[in-house]
Amino acid sequence: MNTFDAKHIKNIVLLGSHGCGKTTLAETMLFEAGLIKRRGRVEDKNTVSDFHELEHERGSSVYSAVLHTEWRDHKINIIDTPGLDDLVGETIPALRVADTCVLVLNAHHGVEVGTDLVWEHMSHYDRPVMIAVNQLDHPNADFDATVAQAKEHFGNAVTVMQYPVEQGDGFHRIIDLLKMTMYVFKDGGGKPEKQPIPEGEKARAEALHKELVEKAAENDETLMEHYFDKGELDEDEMRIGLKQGMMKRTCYPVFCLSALRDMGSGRMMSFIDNVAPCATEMPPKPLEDGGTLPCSPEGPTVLFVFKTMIEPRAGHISLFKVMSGELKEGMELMNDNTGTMERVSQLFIVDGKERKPVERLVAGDIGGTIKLKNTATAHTLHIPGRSIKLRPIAFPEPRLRQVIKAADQKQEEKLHAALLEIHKEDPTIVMIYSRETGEQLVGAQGELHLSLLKWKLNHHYKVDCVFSSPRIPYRETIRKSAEASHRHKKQTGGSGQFGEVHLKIEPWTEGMPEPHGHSVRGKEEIDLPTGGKLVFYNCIVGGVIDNKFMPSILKGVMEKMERGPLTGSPARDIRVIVHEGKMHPVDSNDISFKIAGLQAFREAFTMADPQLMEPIQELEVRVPADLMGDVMTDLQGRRSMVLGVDSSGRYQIIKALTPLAELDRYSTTLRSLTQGRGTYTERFHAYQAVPSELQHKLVSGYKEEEMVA
Ligand SMILES: Nc1nc2c(ncn2[C@@H]2O[C@H](COP(=O)(O)OP(=O)(O)OP(=O)(O)O)[C@@H](O)[C@H]2O)c(=O)[nH]1
Ligand SMILES: [Mg+2]
Repeated sequence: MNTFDAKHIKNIVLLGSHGCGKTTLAETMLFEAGLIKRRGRVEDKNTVSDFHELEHERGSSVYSAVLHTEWRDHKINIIDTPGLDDLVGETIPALRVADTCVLVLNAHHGVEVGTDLVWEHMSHYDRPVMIAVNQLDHPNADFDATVAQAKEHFGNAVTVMQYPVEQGDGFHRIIDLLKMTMYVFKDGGGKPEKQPIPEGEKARAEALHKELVEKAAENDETLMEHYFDKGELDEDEMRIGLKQGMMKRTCYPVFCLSALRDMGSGRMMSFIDNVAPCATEMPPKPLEDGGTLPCSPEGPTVLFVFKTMIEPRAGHISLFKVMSGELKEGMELMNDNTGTMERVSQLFIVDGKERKPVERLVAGDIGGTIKLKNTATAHTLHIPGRSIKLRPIAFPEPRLRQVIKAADQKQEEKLHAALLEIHKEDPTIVMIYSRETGEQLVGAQGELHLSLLKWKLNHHYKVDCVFSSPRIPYRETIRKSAEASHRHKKQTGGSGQFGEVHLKIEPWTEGMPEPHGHSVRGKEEIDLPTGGKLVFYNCIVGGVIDNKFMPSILKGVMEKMERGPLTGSPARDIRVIVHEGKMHPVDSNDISFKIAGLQAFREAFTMADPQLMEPIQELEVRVPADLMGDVMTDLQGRRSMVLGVDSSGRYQIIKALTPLAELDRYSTTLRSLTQGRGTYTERFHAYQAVPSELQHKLVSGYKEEEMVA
């Protein structure tokens, strides 16, 4: 196994829409460098990157995969990512550790929804960007249109480095504007022949070359002076300028490819070698304590774990980047996130599912180890001594939440354990326990993500699950006051029970005056665990109910408020005035008065114009301007109140208030209304009265359920 020093290691991540050719490109880069003797194809289920059974089944990437190639005297670590947006949990960690992003565009689709979505994520990471226009052999390939769209979507930093002389089935020649030469590929692709630029292309090549030189010169004063002096820059000067432009994100060089025909990847790899920055040239990384960590081979050994894989035999495999220093097999490191020591028992680099042992890894390189006891994705490991912790990875919030249950109740525990394991591999699968409804929810990025979760549970953990919509955390309250009384009497042999409570209930509002016409003996103001207030008054005169039974009456009232009479949802914002009652010298006890209190409250509640309250969410829906109409109509169909619309670039932001009950699987609808471009955020706004016909439906539904139960 060759060893490389930090200056000769480049880390790239392949990004782009689903099906644009990232996995095929990775395969071609390994083949072109001779690291694999035969090129696999996604359709043949034999690529290095798509090695998982699930990927073979789907015919596309589901997981990110780390591979490496060796081109000339450089090592290029490649992280291939899945293009489907639901699998963003695989893409973001890769973005975090790569030094250069290679955005792959499909020449016959141009900039796609998936491209825009991944560009959003890329914009949070400030990494240098290269653009690879792939599939130029496709009959509908259109390089110029693709570049024009890229400029429209990503700005003028998009800089043409090469262009194809022809496209479609005949594609086999690329004009390179840095080297001002033409690469001619044979049918089978591979190493091209260099030829001078044909006469017919000279004018276009010169014009584009000039643009490229100016793009290179604009990043450096010395280069600018040279350019003004000579009217030209040599290749080395251009490389310096282009590198600076990439680091400043003012230049995204565009390359031409047919990954499937193995045309163009070699030239792109040379550019990565000569121009793309290595890890030690990147800005120091921010630490949790506000400090920074430069990537230096001389620094303390620090690893950042960006991926965890669970394999039946090997167990937990942790992939990491050496952020500083040097790592040797057998080293003992401190996990700064857990405060525990970990031993790097084995050290290897990976190529898809293959693990190749190495003795050491230097700063900037990517490798793996197994069986770390207590380490997860986004953890920092370092030589003991001082605390060094890199910032956690910002995974997106779930876009879809569903209740998850084991199809067979006996497997509930197994399901729970499996979900914990899956979360370690994919931190965007999150478990959310609703204390209120007692439901176990799972948060995911979309319908596809959920279906893949189900597949993993079935195939890897042998547990079947069912998803259902989460219950809405309704609340119950009253709109007017009511009186009721209840006598609880049980005197059928043995110790009897007797308690009679008369009470009045009223809607509670902040700052309302004390009850009049009653002499208050005691008052309790309770902040309810599910929100809102209960104010409980003891207005008993003449000792008709002994004070010692007041807590039991309150207990009965609170028990009924926990599971309100309308739909079993928590009641709130009510005041209860206990003002009359009866005791029995022998049979009165706590349970009697608890039941009497509970029943009297229930009866009064049903007569106090009870109101079901529903949670209203504040939404920010981000949609392409041209698709706003449909989204607006759909929102109005969900009982929304639109507060306003702001524009942000090519998007519109709709602000609305929408009942939570109308938002089940909303992200799915929104994505289908907007061809996958629409996203939204939501947060709790307030409780609001449920419309009467809906209340009626929910209450009768609950009554039916109660009858069945
Ligand atoms: N004609 C043509 N087809 C290509 C080229 N590159 C890839 N393909 C085909 O495009 C399809 C998708 O290729 P992949 O490499 O799986 O694309 P991907 O970007 O990895 O897709 P995801 O993993 O879903 O994100 C496959 O059928 C490839 O054979 C190319 O250069 N030309
Ligand atoms: Mg792929």
